[in-house]
Amino acid sequence: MSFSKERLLELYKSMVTIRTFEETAAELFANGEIPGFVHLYSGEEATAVGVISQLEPQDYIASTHRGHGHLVARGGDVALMFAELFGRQTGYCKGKGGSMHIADMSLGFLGANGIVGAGLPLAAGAAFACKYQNNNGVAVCFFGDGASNRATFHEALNIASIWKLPVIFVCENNMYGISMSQERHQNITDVADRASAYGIPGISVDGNELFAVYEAAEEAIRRARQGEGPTLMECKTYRYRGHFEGDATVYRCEEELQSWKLKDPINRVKKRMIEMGVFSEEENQAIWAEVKTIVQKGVDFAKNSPLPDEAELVEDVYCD
Ligand SMILES: Cc1ncc(C[n+]2csc(CCOP(=O)(O)OP(=O)(O)O)c2C)c(N)n1
Ligand SMILES: [Mg+2]
Repeated sequence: MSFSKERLLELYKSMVTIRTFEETAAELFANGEIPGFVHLYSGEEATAVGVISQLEPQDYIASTHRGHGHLVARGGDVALMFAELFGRQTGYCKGKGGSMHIADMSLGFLGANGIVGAGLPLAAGAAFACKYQNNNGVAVCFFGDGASNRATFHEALNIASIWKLPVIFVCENNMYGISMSQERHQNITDVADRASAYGIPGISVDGNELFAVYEAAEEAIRRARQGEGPTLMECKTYRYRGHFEGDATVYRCEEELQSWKLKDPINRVKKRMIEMGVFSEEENQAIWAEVKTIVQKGVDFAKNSPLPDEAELVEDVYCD
């Protein structure tokens, strides 16, 4: 791994944009301005950026119900994302999908998904398409520790393994499936151990350390592109907010949250960047301010956009 200053800045900015997007969405939701369910990604930024920043235009991403960070890392348009959260006509799904249905096919972003574990077979299918078309593409699938208990996880890993599909399975192990802690929902500590059942590599990394995620993803993507098959990559991380906005989080204690905040992925990478001379503390403030302006513009765009027309209700629902 060697990075130019521009590249490091790009990675950092991407993480800062995710955090700013999510914390802004939290405020708007609390003000009653966003309808429906919203699951936020704050605290998990290094995982999305460490993997997605290495993808090529022909690659695919299958996301989750906690998917904003994945699309921001892929270069999604924050204004269109906010418009979708606000249910506006200008949104990614013309305001008819909301947070859990945002997709952007122009970026190979196959969509957020309200069905836990549904992305795994979709990613296997997209990887099959890449292999069939011989276009050197790969598919990345994000999913949670909870999703690793679903049948779709096992089926997708099995088929991807026997067909040597170019797919990277990225488990975002944030230690909970809703209110259920990992130790209560599975009898293993490392989800990566499950890879051995399918004869593929399994690697567990600190998901709050950008460069650890980056390095593991680099190897997994290399393997996939060179026809060596899938990898199961587990990133240990933590979500700062509740499972969804409005969750009182009575199942976890403040000490646990604070202990993870000491391992904050953005602070850690910021410290490294300052040490490496990429930017100064002052320049860091300027990055946050610049990102805040972009995000605020996105919110303004969304708020000034019209609601969908009633006549559009069943448009784009079925294929012709
Ligand atoms: C098939 C299915 N079962 C149950 C649910 C309800 N549900 C929504 S999120 C969630 C937990 C997911 O946990 P995890 O996979 O660890 O992802 P995280 O929310 O921690 O990112 C559950 C059970 C669902 N949406 N889909
Ligand atoms: Mg989880």
